[in-house]
Amino acid sequence: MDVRTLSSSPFHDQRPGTSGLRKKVSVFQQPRYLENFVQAIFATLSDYQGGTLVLGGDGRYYNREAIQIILKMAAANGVGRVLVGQNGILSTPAASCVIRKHQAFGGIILSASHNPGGPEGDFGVKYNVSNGGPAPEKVTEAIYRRSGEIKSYRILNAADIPLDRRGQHTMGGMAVDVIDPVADYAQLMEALFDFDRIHALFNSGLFHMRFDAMHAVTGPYATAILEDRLGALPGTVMRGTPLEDFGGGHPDPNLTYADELVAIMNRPSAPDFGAASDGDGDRNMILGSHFFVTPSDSLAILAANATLVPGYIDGLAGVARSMPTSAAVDRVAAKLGIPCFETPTGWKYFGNLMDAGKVTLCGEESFGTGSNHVREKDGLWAVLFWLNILAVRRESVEEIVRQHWAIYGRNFYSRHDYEGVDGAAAQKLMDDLRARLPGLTGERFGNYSVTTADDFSYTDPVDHGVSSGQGLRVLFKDGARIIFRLSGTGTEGATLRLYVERYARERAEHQHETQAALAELLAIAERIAGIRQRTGRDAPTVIT
Ligand code: G16
Repeated sequence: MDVRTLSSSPFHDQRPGTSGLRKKVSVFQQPRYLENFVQAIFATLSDYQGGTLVLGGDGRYYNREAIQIILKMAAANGVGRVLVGQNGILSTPAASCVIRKHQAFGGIILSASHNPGGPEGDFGVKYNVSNGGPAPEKVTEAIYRRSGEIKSYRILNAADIPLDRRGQHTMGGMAVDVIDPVADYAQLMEALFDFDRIHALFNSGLFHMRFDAMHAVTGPYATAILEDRLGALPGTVMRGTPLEDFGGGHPDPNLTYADELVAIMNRPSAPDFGAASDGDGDRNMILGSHFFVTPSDSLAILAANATLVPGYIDGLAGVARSMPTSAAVDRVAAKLGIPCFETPTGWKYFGNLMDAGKVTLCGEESFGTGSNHVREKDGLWAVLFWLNILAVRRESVEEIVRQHWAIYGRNFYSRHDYEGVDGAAAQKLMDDLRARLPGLTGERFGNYSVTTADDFSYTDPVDHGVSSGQGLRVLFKDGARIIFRLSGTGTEGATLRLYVERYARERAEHQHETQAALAELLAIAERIAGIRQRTGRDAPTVIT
């Protein structure tokens, strides 16, 4: 084995954010940049020698090159076997599934999720641990510390592995299996959902759907499962071929970036059901004919209907949501008599709760929903969950949502993003607001009085780790909230996120348009934080 130890020196910007290390492609292409971070991962791990590692990504630009580098570094660092997706493809939930099924010690997932790709776009590296979930904060912080001390990295001098065909290879002393990226995942989905019933729904000829894969990783999964296994019409999956630059699009399944699907769903003869997924397949957007389901409502509706689905027929142990996610699911949990946990933003916080058996379903406002079947959020899983509910209830998406509101009340909810704002200005806005928070309690703004104003801090109920500084909350009487947070996934300047929520019990109110229903709270947010003046922006970049 021709293992080389090459000298290096640290880059000091390798602290993983909300979900792994995300940077511009050009940053990752600098000599030693990727190598340093990967070596820092291996340096942080113990007892992995001879074990199995899962490797794959969302197929974005630089995916293939990065995979070859990581394979050679894995061989040089003593990994026994790598399972790598054919063509370097593995969706994030599929990677989680493969890690769990094959008892890998971990996985390296190459993705910048919903961020644009291509030579000018973003790239990312994330390490997942043996439960299949993102490494917890103590691990990512340890990786960051190692990256700051690095003096060399180890790499095997070897030929590239051909990734375009399935098969077994060796690289130095390490086995490399190029696997079907879809098979294990599809098998898991079949075990959770009533495929016969969904097949019958598609076969009825009365139900049509469109799935927008946004030229990202979910295309092959959605085509194999929806069209080939479940009998959806050919062409149901649109933009189904993964492209290195996502066809120039922004692979974020929301009303702004999935506009082609949104237009189809708003046509006079719209399909009954529409869905989209993101760059790495862990996010989902759910649409009915002329109807948008907020991610927060979607989570609540899945929880309320879980026992209609074979995989959840025995009920839920508990549910969890990130702090900025609306409290719609809390109301379902209260009715079911199960616990509901409120965690910081980031899927990594759900892992402990699921491993401890405290939570079955969880979700976030950022178009992420999942369950304990893997340890990542899962876009196609959410779509299949909805399909299973639709196949059993045989009602429209809108009817299901409106009935849900009639039972539980409606949580009006919206997120306003100010993307790419000046980092220092955004930080100052947050710092000044944090300083003002203690004085806000008890203050009255029009119809709203503040009950609590704080900087959210979370104590993990399982390992008792504390994560502080997780978002500024202004809570009002009757469940209304305004939350300010800086995104941990952007790569340019800062992204300020403003989350606004209000609860409406009365059915007559449920008809209102979301932004109109939240107008007074949005004005209060502006008054408290001075967003326009401080960011120099008149309006948000994206509203979801
Ligand atoms: C990641 C995390 C999510 C988080 C989202 C947005 O999603 O896994 O938990 O909600 O980022 O985070 P932020 O508000 O910090 O930008 P993904 O799909 O990008 O991996």
